[in-house]
Amino acid sequence: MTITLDRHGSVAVLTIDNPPVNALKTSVRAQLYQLVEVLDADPEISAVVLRGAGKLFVGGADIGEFDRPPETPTLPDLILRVEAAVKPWVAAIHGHALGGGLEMALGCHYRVAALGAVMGLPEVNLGIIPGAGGTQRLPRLIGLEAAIPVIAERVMLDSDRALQLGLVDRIIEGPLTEGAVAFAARLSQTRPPAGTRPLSDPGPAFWEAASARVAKAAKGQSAPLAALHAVRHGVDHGCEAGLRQERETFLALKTTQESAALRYLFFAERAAPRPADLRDVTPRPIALVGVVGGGTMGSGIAAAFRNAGVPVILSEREAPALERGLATLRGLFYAAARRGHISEAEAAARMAGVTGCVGLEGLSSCDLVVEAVFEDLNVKRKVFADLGRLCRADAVLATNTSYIDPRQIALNLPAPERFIGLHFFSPAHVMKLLEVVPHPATSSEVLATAFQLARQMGKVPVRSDICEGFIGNRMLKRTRVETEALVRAGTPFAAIDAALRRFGFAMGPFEMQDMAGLDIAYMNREAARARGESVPEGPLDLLVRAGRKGIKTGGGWYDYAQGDRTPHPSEAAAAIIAPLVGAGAPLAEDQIVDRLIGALADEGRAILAEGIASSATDIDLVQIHGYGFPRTKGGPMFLTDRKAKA
Ligand code: 3H9
Repeated sequence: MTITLDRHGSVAVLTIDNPPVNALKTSVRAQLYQLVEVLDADPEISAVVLRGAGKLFVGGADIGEFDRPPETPTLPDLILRVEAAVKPWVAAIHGHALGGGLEMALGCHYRVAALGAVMGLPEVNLGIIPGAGGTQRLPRLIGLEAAIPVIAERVMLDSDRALQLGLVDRIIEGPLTEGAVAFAARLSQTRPPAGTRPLSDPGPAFWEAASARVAKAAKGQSAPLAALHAVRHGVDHGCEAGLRQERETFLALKTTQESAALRYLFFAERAAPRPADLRDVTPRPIALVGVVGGGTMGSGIAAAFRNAGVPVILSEREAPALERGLATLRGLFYAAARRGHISEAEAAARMAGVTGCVGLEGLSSCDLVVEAVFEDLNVKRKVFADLGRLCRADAVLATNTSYIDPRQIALNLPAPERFIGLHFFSPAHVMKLLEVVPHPATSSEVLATAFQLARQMGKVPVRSDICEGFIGNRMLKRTRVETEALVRAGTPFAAIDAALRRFGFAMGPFEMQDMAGLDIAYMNREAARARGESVPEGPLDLLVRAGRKGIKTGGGWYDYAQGDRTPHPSEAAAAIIAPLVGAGAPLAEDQIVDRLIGALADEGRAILAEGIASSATDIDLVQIHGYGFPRTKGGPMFLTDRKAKA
């Protein structure tokens, strides 16, 4: 049984025990439904307390059931039944009450909460709207102004705010169950009327402002505006009609590709930090991290560790470079404080956890050292030769290289079982992707340590075997080849950018190149040519040779006004690349997208076949968290797989 019933005098305590998050799966709903009947008929019972076992009340409906048609009793039916119960029901909330969990609590006649409990309706993150009354009952309890951000803008309420708004009736400071039972025992035996207070329409200006705000926070997703629409429908037509409309919208959105993609990512992101083959491996404790190199990458990596509470030593070759690195780091923490993400005191505390050292000797006591120096094999080899000598034998040594073969870097490192690639993405304190690249000798303990650290830093770790560019940059290279081929064949580069932006990327590949600087790609192409690889002259080479290296030189593929990142069509660029632009018919927008996503998926399949990635899902996570692939599309592998099955 996933529900237990205990009697505390005349109060029945129902505990939902369905780990890990007490999701309201069919059998839980069925048992609860039956228990409402049983308790209503029990003359010994005066009130009911509903609680969750473990660390939370209820995390929501069971998302794993969403691929099937709804099974009875549905959650809306169960909540209506609780609402209509003869005895008063009290939800006792601790940890989280989310989605269907909060909706269940809203169906109860009273709510009490432990200090620090968090309540929210995060359904829109899954491409759906609350489907069990949340869009109707919450506004009727706490008002439209406070409810809309929770329903449509992902805002969570803590226990204090919930009390202030009237969402909970009391905060229980001591043990929750005892407090809830005492609260329930004092209730009059007749339940209060169901919470269906009428809402008055605040007028068109209110709705216009709310729509604008919700659309802005929606990040290209359709559910948030649908959620707002459901709220408004209930205001215009009453609660009952609102509940009907909400349910219809929920059921319709559940079957969209957008929701399927977002649910797929929900499970993929939770599974990624805990690979099955490492479940029984104990990671090494990491209490002090060294970062070698105080450039943009090194400082970002140092910030990522500090943000996760780990003390850091930053190492540079010379004092002025160290000062610059420390200043960059300080800048990152105080910028976070200025934006209101952390307090000034927290920024100071994060900086206080950073020490600097010139040379590598100061890193000898570190449990982990991450190298983030210039991408040059000899420089990196020397760093690891020195670290191998200076660091403890059990210290983990990691390289942040993006292209160099880690086997080459660790060639002369004694005990390479402690060596691993940790490929962060810039800015490293912001980007969620972490490619974890084991060396053939890396021990499973060191690998488990990398995944543990990723969890601690809130990263999405993906294991990549060794190949040029690992998973992400290898796929990026493939899109570069493909986009260049399209331009050569006559499709304007601006049309490619526009097509991918409309598909959902924040910017197109050519705008991205202008932002990153064309010279890096140019240098890579030149290096490949020097190695004897055949890299035909492309439009990018012509632009760089003409001095057009991107935004930093005032122009690349596009022109830019000083201090402004808005791309403008460039006659100069058009003239420079003209000799290499073909006269073929340009592709239409959907053809461009099909071609480029197809190429990504094709490269992904090759990466899988070679065993570089462990799963197609890992490839999608790389694209979503490292390369701006739109979440609503799930990733190139998900998308092409769905298309093939359609
Ligand atoms: C909904 O409620 C719809 C209703 O409006 C209408 C219905 C008619 N279902 O995150 P964690 C799994 S939609 C199934 O690492 P934490 C998760 O996959 C739902 N499984 O834990 C993972 O599995 P595994 C609205 C779920 O302690 C494990 O639980 N609710 C669900 O860091 C642990 O997850 C939400 O969107 C679920 N609802 O955080 C809330 N939730 O171990 C989504 C989690 O096999 N959940 N799992 O990898 C969360 O935000 C967090 O899980 C929570 C716990 C804060 C609850």
